[in-house]
Amino acid sequence: MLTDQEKWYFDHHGFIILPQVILGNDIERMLELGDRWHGMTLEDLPHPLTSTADTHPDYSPTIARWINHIQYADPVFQRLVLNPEIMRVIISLTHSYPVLVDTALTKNYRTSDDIHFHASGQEYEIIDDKPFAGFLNAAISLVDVPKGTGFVCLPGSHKRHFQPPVQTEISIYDGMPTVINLPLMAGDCLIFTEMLFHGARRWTADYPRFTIFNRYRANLPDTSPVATYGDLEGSKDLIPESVYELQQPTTSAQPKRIVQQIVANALKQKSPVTKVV
Ligand SMILES: O=C(O)CCC(=O)C(=O)O
Repeated sequence: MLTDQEKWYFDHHGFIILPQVILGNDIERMLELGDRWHGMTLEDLPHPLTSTADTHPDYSPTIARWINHIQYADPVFQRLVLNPEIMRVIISLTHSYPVLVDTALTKNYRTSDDIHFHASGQEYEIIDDKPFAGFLNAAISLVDVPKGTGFVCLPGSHKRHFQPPVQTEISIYDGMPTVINLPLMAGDCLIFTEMLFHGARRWTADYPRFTIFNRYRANLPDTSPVATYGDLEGSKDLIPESVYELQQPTTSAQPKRIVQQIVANALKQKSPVTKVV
């Protein structure tokens, strides 16, 4: 499912960019809903949407706020979590056992807080000659992200053979080659392992930044069950069976039906092209 070039690139950098994974009409709808929800208080959000930003331990009035569980509110976000080009990479990096654990639509203003370097998860390795990532983030930008603002990372830091001295000595504003910043076009998707040290610089454009972060964990057979975040069982009827299945822990030695279906479809398509930064 990943080309040799993509495997090399992801292993080397800890991220990969998939250009133009969503179309203009879908982006417009996502922006319209995102803007509406970001204008609401936590109590006014349509059930089961929430904002764990509002109750986060690091909460500040200028936190880059996010809205969770957006796939329960509109088919456009259901299409996104099943997007074949994104899922091709997620399925490959989770060795066919992904669980969608979280969705979040973030809005950044020029007044939003910086996001300093952080990383999580402990699983990045090569298994059977293929990169395996236990915790992945698919960040889809809904607006153009100019150079110098937005996502930054320490490329290669996901390998973690040594701890980087990030807290005190490396700033998100440091430059190349240690820190790299990734400009994106609206509709591009950046997939990174959460083991990669990453953060975000202050937003500088005169329009807000909207980004969707869809997070997936790997749940290989015979490992502890991985569950989606939040108590969402009661809202099951709001999402298609395929999305529901993607959110469930692994219960059999066979990949989920939705995974098998995406793989079968992908194998019929031509190899896609990823952007090399
Ligand atoms: O805004 C960004 O691009 C970074 C977001 C981030 O650090 C995260 O989702 O963990």
